[in-house]
Amino acid sequence: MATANKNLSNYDKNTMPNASQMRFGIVVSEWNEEITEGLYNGAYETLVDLGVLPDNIVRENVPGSFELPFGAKLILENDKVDAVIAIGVVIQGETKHFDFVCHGVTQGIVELNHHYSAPTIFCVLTDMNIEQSRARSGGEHGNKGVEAAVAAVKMVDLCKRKA
Ligand code: DLZ
Repeated sequence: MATANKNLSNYDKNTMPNASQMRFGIVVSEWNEEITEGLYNGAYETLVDLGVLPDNIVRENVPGSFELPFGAKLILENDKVDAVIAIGVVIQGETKHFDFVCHGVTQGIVELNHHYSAPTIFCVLTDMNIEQSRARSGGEHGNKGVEAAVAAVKMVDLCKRKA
C-alpha cells in the first residue's frame, strides 16, 4: 500500500513485481503545479514503497504538458532508465488550446512508446476544472500518480520478462 493516499489508490503490494533493481525517470509539467506536485508525490512515494531506491528515480521538470514528450525523450536518451512517468494536467479553458495540448502530449507519448524499448507512462489529467484535478491528485478520487507508478513497475517487469 502506498504511503500517499493509501485509502484511495489501491494496489496489492504482495502481487507486485520486485522493483528494487528498477530505475525510473519522472518528467513533471510545471503548469498547474499544485496538481502536478500531488501527482508526483503519489508516484514517487509509490515507487519507493515498491522497493525502488530513491537514487534510482530521476526527476526533470518541463514548462507545460506539451513539453512532456520531449522531456521524456531526453531522460530516455541520457539517464539509463527502465521507464519514464510523464506527469501533467490540462484543464479545459475557453479556447481550443486544451484540445491541441491534449493531442500533442498524447500523440507524443504514443510515438515515444513506438520508438523506444523503455515505456513512457501517461499520467496526464485532462479535466474540465481544477476541482476535478484536485480530486484525482490526492483527493476524493485518489491519486493518478500512484496508479502511474504501479503501471510503470508492471511494464518494466513485462519488459524484463520479454528481454
Ligand atoms: C498554454 C497552456 C495552456 C493554455 N494550458 C495548459 C494546461 O492546461 N496544462 C499544461 O500543462 N500546459 C498548458 N499550457 C502550456 C503548454 O503545455 C506549453 O507549455 C506551451 O504552449 C509552450 O509550448
